[in-house]
Amino acid sequence: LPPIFAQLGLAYDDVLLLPNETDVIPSEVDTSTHLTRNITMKVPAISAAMDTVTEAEMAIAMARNGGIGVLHRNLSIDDQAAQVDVVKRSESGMITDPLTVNPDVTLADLDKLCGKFHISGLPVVDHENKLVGIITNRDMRFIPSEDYDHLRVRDVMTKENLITGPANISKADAHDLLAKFKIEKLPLVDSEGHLTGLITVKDFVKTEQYPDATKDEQGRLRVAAGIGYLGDAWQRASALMEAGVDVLVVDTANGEAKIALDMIRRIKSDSAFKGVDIIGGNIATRQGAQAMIDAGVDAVKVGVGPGSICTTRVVAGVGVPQLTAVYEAARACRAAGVPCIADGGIHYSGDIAKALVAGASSVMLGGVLAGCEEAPGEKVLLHGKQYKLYRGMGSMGAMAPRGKKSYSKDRYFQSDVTSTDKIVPEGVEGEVPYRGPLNAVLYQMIGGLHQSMFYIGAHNIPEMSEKGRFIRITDAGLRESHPHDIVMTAEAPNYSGR
Ligand code: RVP
Repeated sequence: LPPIFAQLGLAYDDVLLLPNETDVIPSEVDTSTHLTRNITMKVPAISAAMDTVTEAEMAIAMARNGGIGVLHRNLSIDDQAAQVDVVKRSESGMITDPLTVNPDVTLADLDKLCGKFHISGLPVVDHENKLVGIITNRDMRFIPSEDYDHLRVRDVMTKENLITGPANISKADAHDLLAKFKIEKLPLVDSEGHLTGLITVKDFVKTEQYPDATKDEQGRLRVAAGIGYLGDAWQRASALMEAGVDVLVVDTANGEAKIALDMIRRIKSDSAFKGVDIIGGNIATRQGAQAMIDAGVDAVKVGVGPGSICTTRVVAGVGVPQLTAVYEAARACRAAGVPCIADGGIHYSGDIAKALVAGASSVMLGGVLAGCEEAPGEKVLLHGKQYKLYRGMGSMGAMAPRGKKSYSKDRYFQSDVTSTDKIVPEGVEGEVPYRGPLNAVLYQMIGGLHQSMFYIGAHNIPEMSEKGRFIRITDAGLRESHPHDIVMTAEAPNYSGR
């Protein structure tokens, strides 16, 4: 027999980081990192492409707080593209292609449009895109909703003395105009009166409120989205790109599948996708990472089986304990200058630090974020405590949703299976405790990372893998690491037993 036993694989719980001499102050560390070759972010965290974790609301919250969200793909192409649109329009320095409304639209339809995009007013343009007015909630405030069906935008919009700015207005001048006329929206027009953009006061406030936000060159929040490799994947990728997606994630449970690598190569060689970065995954070995790099990805995502809802390692007996997987993949990634994302298996903030020391540039979180307010789904009450649904994308619930089509069965290479009882799930469904708003959860996770950086003496993320060293521990060491010999009587914001 050939030698078939590889080295020992280690999980996050198998190691601790050694403390070092340090001059680092936790609140002053720099956590900026590369998400992909071309995109940086201030916080090394990504929300998972899962239908109980990332839709537009989560993606907006992640980007505002310095990370990024990957919109899941268990949605029709149109619905997923619409979610990209919602994120891209949620906040922007200057909206170059603002939503507009025609003067003949009823107030009822206008109301629906504003509700869908969470906006409070729109520029009104004629069929030549010339600005004829603006309608905001100030114009609608005293109109009874019974009248919404027969009143039209033209009847109530503000059309006299419209305040507008020139197409190439500076941010400072726009701010001055908004302040001087006490208005919330400033339409920008060219010399013939065509609408060329829109600046809103909300965006100035948001910029001050979220200084770390992950934004594109136009000041819009960045967003990523998952795609597959089969059938409609190409169409999906094109629709997402048209909606303004920043990053496409070729999202599979086995990135070494030839068909997934072919998809990556195809996208990377098509000039239509030039402005979009591609993340490929998942792999768990150095050779897997190299295959992704050779196919041309802009970041490699690592993780086969570490996810908290994942059963691949027991169903298929396949996987690599995550710390070793990240370390091995990162060796190939470093040599090629391609960032590496540690996906799955992160439960405590200390695990993030371990992943970064092992060579990851950022981490992807599922279970940690599924209990947040911004994750899709309602809270449920169980034994007097609030919970939210969390399920694997390879679970029965995601691959055979009742009364709905599953768009993500191909993540587990089972798109050809038509009958529900022939699906072989690789994930489970359950509930995680409700954890409140994302910013508080992320604050604790990244706050923990700041503390790690202080202990190991790293001022920034690159210094983590230079200075960080692991010590392997035993079961007794792990027991000693967790609270012991105490009945906990108060909940800590950053600690819960497994
Ligand atoms: P965790 O953060 O440990 O909850 O893991 C989340 C990751 O698990 C996802 O980003 C994805 O890579 C993986 N996943 C998602 N669904 C499944 C499954 O059903 N097996 N696994």
